[in-house]
Amino acid sequence: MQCEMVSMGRILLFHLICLALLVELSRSWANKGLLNSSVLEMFVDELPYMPKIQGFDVVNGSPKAKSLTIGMFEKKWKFHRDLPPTPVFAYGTSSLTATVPGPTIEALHGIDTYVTWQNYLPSKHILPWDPTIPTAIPATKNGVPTVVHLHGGIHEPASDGNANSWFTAEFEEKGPTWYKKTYHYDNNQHPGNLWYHDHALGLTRVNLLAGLIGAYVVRHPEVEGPLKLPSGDEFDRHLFVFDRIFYTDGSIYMNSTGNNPFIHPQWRPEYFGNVIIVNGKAWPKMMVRRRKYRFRVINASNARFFRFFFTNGLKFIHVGADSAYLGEPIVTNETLLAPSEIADVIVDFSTSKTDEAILANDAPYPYPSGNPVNESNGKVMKFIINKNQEVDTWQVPNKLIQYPSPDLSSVSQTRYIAMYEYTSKSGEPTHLYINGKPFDAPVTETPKAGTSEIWNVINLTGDNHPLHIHLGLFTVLDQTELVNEAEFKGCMLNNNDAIKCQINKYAVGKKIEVAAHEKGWKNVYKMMPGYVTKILVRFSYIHSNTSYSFDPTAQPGYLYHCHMLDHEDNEMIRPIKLIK
Ligand SMILES: *[C@@H]1O[C@H](CO)[C@@H](O)[C@H](O)[C@H]1NC(C)=O
Ligand SMILES: *[C@@H]1O[C@H](CO)[C@@H](O)[C@H](O)[C@H]1NC(C)=O
Ligand SMILES: *[C@@H]1O[C@H](CO)[C@@H](O)[C@H](O)[C@H]1NC(C)=O
Ligand SMILES: *[C@@H]1O[C@H](CO)[C@@H](O)[C@H](O)[C@H]1NC(C)=O
Ligand SMILES: *[C@@H]1O[C@H](CO)[C@@H](O)[C@H](O)[C@H]1NC(C)=O
Ligand SMILES: *[C@@H]1O[C@H](CO)[C@@H](O)[C@H](O)[C@H]1NC(C)=O
Ligand SMILES: CC(=O)N[C@H]1CO[C@H](CO)[C@@H](O)[C@@H]1O
Ligand SMILES: [Cu+2]
Repeated sequence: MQCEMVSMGRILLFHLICLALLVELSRSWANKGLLNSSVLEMFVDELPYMPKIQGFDVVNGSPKAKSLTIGMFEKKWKFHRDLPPTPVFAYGTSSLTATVPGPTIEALHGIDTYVTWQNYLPSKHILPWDPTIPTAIPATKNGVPTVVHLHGGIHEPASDGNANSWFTAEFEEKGPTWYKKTYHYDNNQHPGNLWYHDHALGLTRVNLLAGLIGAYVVRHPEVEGPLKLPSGDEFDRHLFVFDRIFYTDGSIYMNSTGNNPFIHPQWRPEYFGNVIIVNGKAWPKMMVRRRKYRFRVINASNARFFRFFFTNGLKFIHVGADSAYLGEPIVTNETLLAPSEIADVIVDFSTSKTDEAILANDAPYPYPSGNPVNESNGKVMKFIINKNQEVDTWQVPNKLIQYPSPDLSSVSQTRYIAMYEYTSKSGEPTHLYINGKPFDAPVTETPKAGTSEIWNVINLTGDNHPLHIHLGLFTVLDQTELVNEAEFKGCMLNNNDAIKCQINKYAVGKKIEVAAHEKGWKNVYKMMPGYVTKILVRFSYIHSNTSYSFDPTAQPGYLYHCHMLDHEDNEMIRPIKLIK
């Protein structure tokens, strides 16, 4: 579905053309029909290994910088044994080897990885996008704009994948803050889990839905090796989890009628699928031995939260959250993951009382007050456990990696960050803003490099928004409920000023303890509706006191946003510009 873009003066005409097209398309789609996910037999495909790409060279035994070229291709991908091949957008070194998710890039701490991200996408998108939200639109109307963000990465602004640094095939057209073809990831950060994904203005939700995601790991053998955690290809696995809906012909479905079609013909506030996909296969299975395994679980859904648990009572031993190790392992029986959050867990199958374990999900959607899950979206994958006991050489030590606790004395600034959702007369969401400001309003968050800041994030909407900050990691200090929230919200809607609206008078309700496994340094955290979440954001490395190895104050700066992609695309996103 492509709606022709016309000048603002003709916006009404544009809407009419679009609606006519939509009616036409919905007719053809009705014929095509949606797939009832119950027809797909669960646990028939093996959990795929994504290709691995080493982000460094080894010359005479020592690691050296490496330059990679990774393309984005349109190709077909089979999401299930019984589904026809589906058009997707995939990352890879060639069209033939491109996968969904893309290859896992393995970088080494302190060794530079250079990546030239090449756009080989066709002129038209495979999914409906909406030109009435702020969107990257090439002047020639040709080509799908893309730009890659390395989530959790600590690197220069020009390589950060700013939403306005997009480019089309062969770099033919470029966004206003495009700086360079080859991105530089210096990997001087702490070891841990990152992922790369598209971040083009207004297209993030559709570009990710089409398949533009992949994992990236920063390894630091001297620091991680002594932990003796499960490692190597067999025992250290990524689980990239997301949900999709399909047509009966196997293609990916996205409702192309907006919830407010006269305002936004296509945009909808949340995408939910009824098929749960892990590493590119619907409800896969994995054979495991009676040993410990490490799983780096990345939630790459647009909007679905997952609360994972094992049907046979197996536990999660958390060793990291998002990109950073925890100080000590934390054992839980379930784990709630918001979009784009990463759980880094050890599962010890030697303790299993059964020979099978289903990884399940019981998070309502939208989270926390939406629909309950059912038989299809309540299951994720199956582990088939070898009957034979064996000696396990992997360990989970009592202490992992200690990073300094948040240092309140280094706080240079306290900010109030309010999340707003706006609705049409019929009560349907039209757009979301942070601090009442659109994305292109002048930057207001200008932290000083090397300092920390306190952000009080005030969620004035009914949804749980996973907040993601580029560059800075943060720890959650406190979550306090707002009392008389309607009164406070009324004041905020008029004044947009938390101090003037006497936030301290309202932020006095009940407190929610942060789960032990989420008390470390995070890249994303769930902002509870009706709560003020107080976070300390660190604009420096967490593993050392040296200053950043690049100029963090350079153009085009960084971003922070809600990681529900449908929200991020409709303006729940703001710039950050560091100052010296
Ligand atoms: C899908 O099929 C199952 C089993 O036949 C049925 O119970 C369910 O209601 C169907 N779902 C939809 C949305 O039609
Ligand atoms: C698509 O969205 C429209 C508008 O909200 C709704 O009427 C329709 O039922 C949706 N289609 C499907 C298949 O859910
Ligand atoms: C996990 O443990 C908590 C607290 O003991 C309990 O309330 C919850 O029901 C358990 N969840 C599962 C899936 O067993
Ligand atoms: C994945 O992340 C999305 C959006 O960030 C969130 O809505 C969803 O619940 C998360 N799902 C899981 C399984 O964590
Ligand atoms: C589960 O719910 C989804 C979404 O409403 C629906 O499409 C699917 O058919 C349901 N599955 C079963 C087994 O009822
Ligand atoms: C950085 O400096 C602070 C204050 O001097 C100290 O407490 C902290 O341990 C240092 N951090 C690292 C990683 O060396
Ligand atoms: C202040 C405010 O808008 N609070 C909202 C928080 O979220 C709940 C739903 O979980 C809404 O009912 C409140 O209005
Ligand atoms: Cu959101």
